[in-house]
Amino acid sequence: MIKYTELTAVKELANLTYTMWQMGWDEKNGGNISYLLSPEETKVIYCDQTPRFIKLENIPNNLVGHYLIITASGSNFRLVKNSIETTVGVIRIEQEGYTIVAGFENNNKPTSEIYMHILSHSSRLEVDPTHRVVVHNHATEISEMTFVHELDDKTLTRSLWGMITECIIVFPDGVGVLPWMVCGNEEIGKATAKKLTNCRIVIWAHHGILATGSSLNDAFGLIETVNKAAKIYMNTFDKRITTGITDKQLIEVCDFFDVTPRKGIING
Ligand code: 2HA
Ligand code: ZN
Repeated sequence: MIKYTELTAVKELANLTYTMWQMGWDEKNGGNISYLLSPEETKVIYCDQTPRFIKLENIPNNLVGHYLIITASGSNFRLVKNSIETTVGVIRIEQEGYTIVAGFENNNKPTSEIYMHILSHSSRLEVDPTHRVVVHNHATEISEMTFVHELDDKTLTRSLWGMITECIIVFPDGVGVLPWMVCGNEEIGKATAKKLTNCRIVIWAHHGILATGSSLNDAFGLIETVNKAAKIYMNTFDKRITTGITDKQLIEVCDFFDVTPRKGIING
C-alpha cells in the first residue's frame, strides 16, 4: 500500500497546477482539478485520514463508489506542489454525499466547484468509458473572447476552428458555451454536465474554461489548443485582411484526418 501522494496521477496533478499558474491561468485560488481513480489505483492507496463524511444531494448513481482525487477549496495552484497533503485529497463518492479518505490536512475540503466536478464526471462517463479527468482554469484569451463574441456553441466553435488548422482535429466535437452564471452551485454544475453530453470542453462566459479527458495531459491539451485559437482571434479580429479557414478547407482537413466534426457548424 502507498500514500496517495505517491500516485503518479497526484504527482502529475501537482505539476499541472504549477504549469497552469505559470501560464497565468490560475491566479490566487482560481482553478480546480479532479481525477477519477481506476480500481487498480484505488486498491493500492491507504486511507490516511479519519474518514470525514460531507452530505451532498443528488449524487448521480454511476459515480457512487468511485474515488476522486480533487484539489482543495481555496488552494493556490502556485503552491500546490509544495503542500500536496493540504491542497489535494481523495474522496469516495457516496449515495448521500462524499467521504474524505486521504489528504485535505488542516481540515481542508474539496473545491467549491465539487458539484460541477461530480456531475461532469458522471456525464462524460455515460458517453466515454475512457473518461477520467476534469480541469477548470481561467485561461486568459478564451475568457477575453467571451466579451467580443456571441455566446453560443455553434458560432464560437466555428470561430475557434477557423483560427488554426489543428483545432478541428483536436476538438471535432466543438465547445459548449454557458452564459455568465454564479459559480460553485448545483445550477452551473447541471448546465455544464448537460453540455458535456456531446463535447469535452465548456466555456463559462466571463469566468473561464473546463475540459475533460482521459488523462490530465489530454484535458490540459484541449485547453491549450482552445486558448491558442482564442489568442489568435483576439489579436486579429479587428484587423484581418484574410477570411481565415473556410468551410471547404475545414472539410478537407476532416477528410484527410478522418475526423467527424460536430454537426451543424460547417456547411457542406
Ligand atoms: O476554485 O476557479 O470557479 C476557484 C474557482 C471557482
Ligand atoms: Zn473558476
